Amino acid sequence: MSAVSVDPGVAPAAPVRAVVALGANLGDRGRTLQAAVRDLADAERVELLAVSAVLENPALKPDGLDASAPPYLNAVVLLRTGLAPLALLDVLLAVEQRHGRVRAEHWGDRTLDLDLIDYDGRVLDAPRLTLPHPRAHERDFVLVPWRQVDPDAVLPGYGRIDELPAAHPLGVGSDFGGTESGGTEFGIGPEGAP
Ligand code: A4P
Ligand code: MG
Repeated sequence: MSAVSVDPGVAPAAPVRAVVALGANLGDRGRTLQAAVRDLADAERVELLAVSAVLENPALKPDGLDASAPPYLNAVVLLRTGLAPLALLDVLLAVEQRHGRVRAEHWGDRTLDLDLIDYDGRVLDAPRLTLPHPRAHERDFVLVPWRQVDPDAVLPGYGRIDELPAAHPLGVGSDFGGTESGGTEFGIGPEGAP
């Protein structure tokens, strides 16, 4: 079945599911991710359905994995929202701002990055928003935590996420060993989150 597009400015008739990926490689990364999850849960017309574990992995830069950059903590949350896609993106950008995000360099180090990975299984190519997120399909730091919270998920245009080959695996080697995926897991769920 081919994916259905969405009007970025129009709220859904009934709340829909969305997938958001969180990343941080500067500051107190764990605390920032936890606070960001709480901010999302508190946002109007946004309900938190699930929070993945947090995985630590090396920074991916335009030239590949960069072991000299501070490593990232990454996680994924599932939401239900009555917001239009662009309104949800604005919530994500506001939460990033609240946590000191500075935009200086492409794929530069950051206190917090929130990416809208999927919105109701829809596709979109608008100036401010591309759905699904154009690089999600090749990033284990998105797919591994997403699989944890929704093993049957489908990435529009790419298929089931548990069948996607990963181009950018989570960190391997002595610094990042430990779990099935090669990342290090931390808990993140804020108190009261399901
Ligand atoms: N935008 C368009 N589509 C979307 C979407 N689906 N979700 C626009 C979020 N934003 C979307 O993003 C630039 C603009 O993209 C936004 O203003 C929005 O209108 P940005 O956050 O300012 O810039 P960025 O994040 O530096 O660029 P980009 O290309 O979005 O980078 P990515 O893909 O987010 O990658 N390595 C590890 N290990 N873990 C990470 O999480 N993240 C990145 C950033 C690089 N390396 C990483 C990680
Ligand atoms: Mg981003």
